[in-house]
Amino acid sequence: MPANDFLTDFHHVATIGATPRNGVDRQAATAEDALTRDWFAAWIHDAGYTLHVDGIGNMFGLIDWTPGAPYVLVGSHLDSQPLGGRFDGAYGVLAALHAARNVDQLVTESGQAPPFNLAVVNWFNEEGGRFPPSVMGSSVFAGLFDEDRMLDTTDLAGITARAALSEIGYLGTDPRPATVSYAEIHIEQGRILEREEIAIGVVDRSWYTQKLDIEVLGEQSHTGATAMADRHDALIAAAKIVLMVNDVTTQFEEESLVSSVGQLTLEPNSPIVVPRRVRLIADLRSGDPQIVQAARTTLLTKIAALAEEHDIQINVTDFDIRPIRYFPEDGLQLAEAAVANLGLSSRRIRTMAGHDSVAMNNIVPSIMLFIPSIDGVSHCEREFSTDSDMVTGLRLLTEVARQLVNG
Ligand code: HGY
Ligand code: MN
Ligand code: MN
Ligand code: MN
Repeated sequence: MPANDFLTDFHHVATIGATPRNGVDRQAATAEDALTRDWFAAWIHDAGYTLHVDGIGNMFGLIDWTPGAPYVLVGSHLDSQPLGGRFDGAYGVLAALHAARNVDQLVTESGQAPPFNLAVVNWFNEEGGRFPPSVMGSSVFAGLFDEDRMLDTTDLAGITARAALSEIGYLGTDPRPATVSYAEIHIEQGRILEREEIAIGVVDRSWYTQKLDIEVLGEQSHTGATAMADRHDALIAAAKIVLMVNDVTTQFEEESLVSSVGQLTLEPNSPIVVPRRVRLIADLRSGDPQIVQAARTTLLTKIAALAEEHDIQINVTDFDIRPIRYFPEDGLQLAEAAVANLGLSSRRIRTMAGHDSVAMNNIVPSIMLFIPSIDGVSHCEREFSTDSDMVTGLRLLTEVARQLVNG
């Protein structure tokens, strides 16, 4: 199984939407995302497989060995964060394409059609940077999110996901493949595997995630002519909230709660106007939902006091709440046995990032695998994993997919 054309493909896709410092910017349904979608479609066609695009832009490359049989899905996402890394998601899609083709060759050589067919998937908008919430396409597929509501989500320019997908020609109408199981390989995006010098992470659970959508309403006024005592500056209060979101983590055992404000928008955003409105999104995550709830209570109490102090209105809305999901034991053992057969080391690991596999695990037994991230950095241009770790992961995904299609 020539792995080098996998690496050739991977490093080619990394040039699509490439940014100056070795990252990529391919946000969902942008022109750059469209270019990777076109590349994915051409690869599927060239391999002689069938392309389906569903109503939320999820793309499926179908390999039909047994007419009418349901599919094992393998895949990930090609969309990225703004100024993101070239491995997050894309590695999993490229590995899935080549693992599927490897399995197809094994099936052809065996002359024996397996009980299940195989499909490679590129999920729409896993990153949620342009159209929150994240993990969108797979969550619609898994019935967790309503398709119409997700298509109506808008970016900061007010463009809907529906219009953006239609614009790039990927608002599909094809049926979704009946699915029996799902497997995904991904970079760890943390530093555990690297630190412990372990080749593969076998994901056994996710962690609780909750976001707070916070709107601060002050009053617009002239930054020169308005007396300080008369100002209702929304950004001053918002700045204090950003610090509160960080400081609340110190209320708990170290690293038991992580939080940041990743997005902040300002109106009217003019250098000589006291800001009228600030909207910020706080991302809270923990292995213990109680900790997130306690942090939320602390924040709401402090924010209420802040509104009083500054005589402004602050609205807080809960959104994008993701419970902890546990991956099935037999999938964990299948993956661990496959790792051992390859003579590799592995450990069970919690995923701190959201993934399509966490959504899919709601409807079918799913397997999620990690390869090491160098320095543990991700969602930034410095993100890096080695060619050899990527090829190791491809060999493992091939074996896992081969076992899954054989039931
Ligand atoms: O939601 C997440 O954590 C993922 O990175 N999109
Ligand atoms: Mn990802
Ligand atoms: Mn990501
Ligand atoms: Mn003026």
